[in-house]
Amino acid sequence: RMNEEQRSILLEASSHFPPPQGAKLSYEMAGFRADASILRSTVFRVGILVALRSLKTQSVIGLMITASHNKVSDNGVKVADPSGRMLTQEWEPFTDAPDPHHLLQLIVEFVNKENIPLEGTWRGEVLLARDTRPSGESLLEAAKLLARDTRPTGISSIVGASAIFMGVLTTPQLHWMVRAKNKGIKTSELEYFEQLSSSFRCLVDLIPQGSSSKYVNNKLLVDGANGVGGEMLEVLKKSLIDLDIETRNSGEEGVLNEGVGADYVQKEKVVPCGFGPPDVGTRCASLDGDADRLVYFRVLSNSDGRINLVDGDKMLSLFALFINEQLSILNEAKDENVDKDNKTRVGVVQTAYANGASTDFLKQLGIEEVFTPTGVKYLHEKAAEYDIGIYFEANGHETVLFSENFLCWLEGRISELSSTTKGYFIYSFNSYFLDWVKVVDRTAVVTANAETVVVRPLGVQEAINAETAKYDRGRCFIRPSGTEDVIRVYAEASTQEAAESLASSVARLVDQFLGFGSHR
Ligand code: G16
Repeated sequence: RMNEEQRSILLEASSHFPPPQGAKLSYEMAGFRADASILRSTVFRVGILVALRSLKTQSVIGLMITASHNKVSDNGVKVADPSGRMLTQEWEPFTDAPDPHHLLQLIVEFVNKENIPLEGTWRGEVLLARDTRPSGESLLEAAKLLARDTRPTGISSIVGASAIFMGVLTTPQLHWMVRAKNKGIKTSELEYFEQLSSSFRCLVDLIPQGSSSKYVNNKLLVDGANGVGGEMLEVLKKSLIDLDIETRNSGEEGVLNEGVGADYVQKEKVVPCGFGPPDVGTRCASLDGDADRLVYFRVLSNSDGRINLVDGDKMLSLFALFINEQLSILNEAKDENVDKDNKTRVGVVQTAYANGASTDFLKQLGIEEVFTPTGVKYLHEKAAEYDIGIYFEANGHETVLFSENFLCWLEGRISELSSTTKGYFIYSFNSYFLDWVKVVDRTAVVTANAETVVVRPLGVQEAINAETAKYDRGRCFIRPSGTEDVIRVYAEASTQEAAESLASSVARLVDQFLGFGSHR
């Protein structure tokens, strides 16, 4: 229970962080995100939340200050849960509380309801990091008010959690550190790089002698989005001796995410700044602002900067194919006596906004497939239900999860895995186009069935259906963005021109219903 002294300290501390007038900030698919100038109170409150979360779970938790692919003047928070996952959804509410008393009331109720041990020996620990945004530093201060060792007031006096700033990092680095710390492994940047480079070495060692030049093109150009990813890659590449990495847009010049980065490349399907005709024929990749997205591309010759994009859907298909093949090899080698009850459950998690051809391809492989709404937190949760859970968003958030049970089972069988390397083809994909419409209120659009059907405003879904029916192999969905004040439009059709035309007709429709009437 919270005592009187703790209550009054909390009231005092939160009175320094009034929520912004007239702006309602809510926890969206990727955390909180808005113009950096209105975020201090939210970050402070999330600081309290993660400290409580650390107490509740008796483990270390992470808080990342980033707005990922958004423009440089925005910022936000992402929470790394102890399991390495995002903040679980039931922990989302009370950052919206309008005043200190309201906030206190919610926290007291929450602490009681969740039975959070305020007096135990574990005082809580939060690892903090930020991306390269200039506003990150002051937001970090707002979060650190929870730290025992920074100021005598603030939430520290209630929970006594310690906050450790890990540095300017990528989001995946912070997730890795939280997980490592909870497992008792060292958590410095050095260990992170060492683990990545030695894992990469293991993969390269699987390639049979003499075939590497045939299958592995070791030159790679990487667009660092003018953010932290480019900076980190500069360090990492020194130990990736099998790859010849050239980093561009690593932040010395140029603005974060402006004409660069994975989001830009995937949505615009053109080269990022700093790439052009001399790069035709070379493998290129692009990271986003906090380096948790990755897409590949090739620059097309004589094309005004257009590219051949390898997005999450294409990568997913390659991963699924590879994993499926390795499992068949293991199954053939199964010892019936030992393994008869052991059936590995493989699941692929996508959003409805994935390319329809990738979905068909996975069906042909016979892999179980499920759909969730957009947002890593939804996909991750679903993927964790499988022995091998493969989840990719088309925009380049991608992870393959292996259950502990499966890893134990696999341990004795590693030598049976294939050591032959294949030149995988990229399956022929449908043409798609992404568009967006600025709207007065994005929450006016309500969807159902994993964002495939618009429930509100009435009439919109019927209008989309009528438009889509005009196109051969047409598919089209809309959803409110989780990170910007726009409605996203996804359209697919048999040709690129048709996909673009369907997307813009539907975008005009959305504009008529909800927008400013300015969509072309
Ligand atoms: C965040 C989420 C992603 C999601 C993306 C969509 O990405 O973490 O899971 O795909 O938002 O953004 P929007 O709704 O604006 O299209 P990030 O990289 O911005 O953190």
